[in-house]
Amino acid sequence: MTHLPADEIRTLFSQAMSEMYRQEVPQYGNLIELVRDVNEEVMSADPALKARLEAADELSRLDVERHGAIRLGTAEELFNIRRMFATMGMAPVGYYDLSVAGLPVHSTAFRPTTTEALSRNPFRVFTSLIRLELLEDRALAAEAEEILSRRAIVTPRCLELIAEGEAQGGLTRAQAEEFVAEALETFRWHSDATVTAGTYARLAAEHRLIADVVCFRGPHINHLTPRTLDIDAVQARMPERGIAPKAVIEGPPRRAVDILLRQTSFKALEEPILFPGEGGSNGEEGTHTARFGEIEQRGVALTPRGRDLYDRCLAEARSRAAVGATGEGAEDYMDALAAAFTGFPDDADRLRREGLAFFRYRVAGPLPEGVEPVAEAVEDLLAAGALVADPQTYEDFLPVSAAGIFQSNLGTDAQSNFDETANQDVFETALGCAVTSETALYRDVEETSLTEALAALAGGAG
Ligand code: OOG
Ligand code: NI
Repeated sequence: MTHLPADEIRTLFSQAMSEMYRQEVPQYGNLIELVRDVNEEVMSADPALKARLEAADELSRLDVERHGAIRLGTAEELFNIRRMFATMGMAPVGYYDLSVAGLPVHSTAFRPTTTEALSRNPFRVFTSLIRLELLEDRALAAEAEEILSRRAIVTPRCLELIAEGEAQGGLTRAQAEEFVAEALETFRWHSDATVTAGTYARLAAEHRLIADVVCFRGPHINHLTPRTLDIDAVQARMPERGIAPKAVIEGPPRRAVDILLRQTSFKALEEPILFPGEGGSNGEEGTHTARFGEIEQRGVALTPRGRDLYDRCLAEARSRAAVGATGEGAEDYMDALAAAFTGFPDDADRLRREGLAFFRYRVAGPLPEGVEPVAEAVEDLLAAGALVADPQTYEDFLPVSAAGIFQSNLGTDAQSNFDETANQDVFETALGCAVTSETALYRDVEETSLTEALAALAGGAG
């Protein structure tokens, strides 16, 4: 039996998710159109950029979604979702502790881990697990746990296909198509809550995130995120299209050389839901806000040293200006952010030489005479045009930014900084494996690319 490559299963899945979400959330379709218009304007104003994207074969994929997000209720759910995503070539990378922002969740990102797989289809899913152990009201936590124990978020047929894929080492095309259709069911929106209005209200009073996870049949996809070539332009123009953006763009400020990840979203929509009545009586109507749209702009991945500097600059900005619940102070914050980052080198060569960012090396010319193809000669080889260092795109997420996206979509733009209570062990036990270190992935690409490029130069390449 020939198997459909996991990368192709991921593409089928991300397309199906995109279509489903556009139908479920028409506002998201409006955002996609705005992103496309802005991307086209940026490319016609900058033909060199367009040529670069075309050469890197990125033009045709510019419009495909880069990520989505879900929130899970139990260890078993996380375990099965890991198996589901593995079927699509996505592994858990990174651990994000969102208790730093007062949110009762911790998270990972399921994503492709190789350069080739990322370039075929970069789709990833930011996946959070609710932490009922952080709730002070133990009776309410027990009740939430009991409610969650009654649901099964993955269909029986999907579980069968996952198991078959695990046993056979892949799925045939027919199996993969059925798998994608079944997997989609897990992420569909259900407007009928599984609990009464009273229970919903008590859970929401504890934390709106808890109500969102506990009161529905499954982990509805809560947003999808396309890539934009100019996030500031999209943010500024959302209101023209009747879209209400969150107050500030998360992440680093606008720079000549983009670093890490900048992201912003439109506020979650208030949607009608129906609660079951007590004892089978007619249901009560209510509303729930969970679903939104987001955009992202990615830059170069930072080394631990670069990340440390990033975290310090960000903390400085946040200590100087804070955004309030209704977005007040947003401009001051963006100014403070720009000021705090003036000390962060903003040219690619300095980022590389100072060991602040990760690069990928390739051969671009012959070995110059009198230079040895060794790591110590990298600067000479670059200067002579024998080697080129391309920035590695950051493929992961940022906990402070993620918290800002969460907060805004829980109805407040207020920034908060809380004590951290990370517990990666508990998370990994639920997951059934360790998360991959994102830093190790970038470092491996850098080291391997350099070793191979030097070997090729030694062998007479270029
Ligand atoms: C996830 C929010 C975080 C991101 O891109 O950092 C996020 C959620 O609201 O479930 O999407
Ligand atoms: Ni997101």
